[in-house]
Amino acid sequence: MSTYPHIRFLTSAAEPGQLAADSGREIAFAGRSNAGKSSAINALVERTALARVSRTPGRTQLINFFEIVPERRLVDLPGYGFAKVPERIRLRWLELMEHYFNTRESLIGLVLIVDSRRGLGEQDATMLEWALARGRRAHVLLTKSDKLNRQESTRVLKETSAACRDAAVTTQLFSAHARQGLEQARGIMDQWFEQKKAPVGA
Ligand SMILES: Nc1nc2c(ncn2[C@@H]2O[C@H](COP(=O)(O)OP(=O)(O)O)[C@@H](O)[C@H]2O)c(=O)[nH]1
Ligand SMILES: [Mg+2]
Repeated sequence: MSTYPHIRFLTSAAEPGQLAADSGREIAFAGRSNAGKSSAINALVERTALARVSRTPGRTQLINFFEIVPERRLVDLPGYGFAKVPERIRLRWLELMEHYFNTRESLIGLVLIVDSRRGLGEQDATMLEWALARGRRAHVLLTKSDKLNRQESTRVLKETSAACRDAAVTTQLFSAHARQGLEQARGIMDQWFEQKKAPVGA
């Protein structure tokens, strides 16, 4: 049974003028290309192909909006960190992301998808900073945890939590394939949707 039974694709934006109307609340998903963002979104909403799982990472430079119910959205942000992207495309990505994080009133939180085998990278940290800059929440999914043994997953969770603690960013292990951590992640998202908005600058 889906927690988001009515979720549907709303619109895609390649530039600021194409963003969905900025009302209500939305939670954005970000991560390095190939980190497992599309798989995580599909697992969380119990759809096999709402967000496409990519065979050619780094190609999509679109912000995709999905409506859960009117005025509540999940947003799939374009991936980053793909080495072969031309400078022109990278700059366009940067411009779009800066615009999005600087102006988006309805953005209440960021779910950051991090491959648990890589851990938190520099660009991931930048995404967290952008998200937190205006009092929004952030939560890290250390995904593909099925690829790690118990000891490795405990270590990466501990290290990431320590790195995020000061910023009040929460972290968890996650696996779309093994369906690990789904309830925990949904719990965080539901909590964000229900909570009063954090005061600006908090
Ligand atoms: N083992 C494992 N592989 C995963 C998991 N999630 C995604 N992948 C794989 O990682 C690759 C990239 O996944 P995708 O969801 O397209 O990543 P995106 O580029 O961040 O959207 C694909 O080959 C997926 O099958 C997971 O939880 N476990
Ligand atoms: Mg994807």
